[in-house]
Amino acid sequence: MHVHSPLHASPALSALASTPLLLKMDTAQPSGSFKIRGHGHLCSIAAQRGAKRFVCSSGGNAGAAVAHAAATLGLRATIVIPTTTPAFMIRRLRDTGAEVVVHGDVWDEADARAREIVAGEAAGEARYVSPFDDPLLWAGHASIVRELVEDLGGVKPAAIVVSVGGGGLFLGVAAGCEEVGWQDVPIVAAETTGADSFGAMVRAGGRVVQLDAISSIAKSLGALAVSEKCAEWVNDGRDIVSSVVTDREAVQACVDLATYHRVLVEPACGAAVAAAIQSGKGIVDARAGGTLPEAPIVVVVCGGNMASPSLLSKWVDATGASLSNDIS
Ligand code: PLV
Repeated sequence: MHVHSPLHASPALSALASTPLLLKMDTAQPSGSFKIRGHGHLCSIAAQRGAKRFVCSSGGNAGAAVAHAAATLGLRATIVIPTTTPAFMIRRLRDTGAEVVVHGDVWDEADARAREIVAGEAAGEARYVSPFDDPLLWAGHASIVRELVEDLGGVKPAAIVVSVGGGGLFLGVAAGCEEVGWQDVPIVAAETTGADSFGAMVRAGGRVVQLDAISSIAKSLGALAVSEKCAEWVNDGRDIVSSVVTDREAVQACVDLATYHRVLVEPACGAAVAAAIQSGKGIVDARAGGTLPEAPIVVVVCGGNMASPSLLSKWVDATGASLSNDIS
């Protein structure tokens, strides 16, 4: 259900980062984000096992992927979203044929409702779908790394940067690296302050902790705690770096992507680009002993449906990011 997404060089963003960056453009996915890789895989397997209906809790993008997958498979989808998900997303989900339930002020509350709905259904017919916490999702998201192997023709990236909400994308990329023999490629887990559940886990010495609230504008990163599986990777001594950027930096990266690559993304996605710009060179230099690396850093431009010109302008106003650039 997903496409092999393009890998674009970015001279402009590489200049900002002072190191070569390549962008894995999952904005090109039919559901609007990388999610269709894992959610398409999970829904296909669940359908083969007899599922008739999917019930997915989501900030919006996982729901869009499940709605897309269900429509493709000719099955029902119920998407449970919190009140923070914009109204136009409800319409978009309904247009794809999904039933939408709005419940709770954060994703975690919507998730509890999704689990209740499944518990009330005949066993085996309704499949609960997490936005991030399922091995089938990670297996699906791992296709990103297989594509990179093909696209890079044998070059190993200096690092791979991914946004982290609950950690599904991170776990998929980590699994993919394992699968292709890239265990030594550092993975940078990017988040915004106020949605930094991965960072909180790392700061707590590899113990998953629960944030009190999501205060960042990057609502799609808004899981109060990451999957326990993320802690396992960190505690295994893998080369994993937590990078927490400000909302302003994430929004600035959204402006930069619009300016230089003509794509609109959510701050949840801007966070990964911002992390690559802010800390990419430092991370790579630290590993290369200060010598300039030749291998590029790959940033997964994970996409997101809740982006529009007017929202971008609102985020710029709210964070003090700048719309001006050298292309006017
Ligand atoms: N968003 C989830 C969780 O929301 C969702 O339900 O759609 N980038 C974008 C654009 C996303 O939408 C998400 C997840 C992520 C990154 C992070 O992915 P994860 O959860 O697999 O780490 C509350």
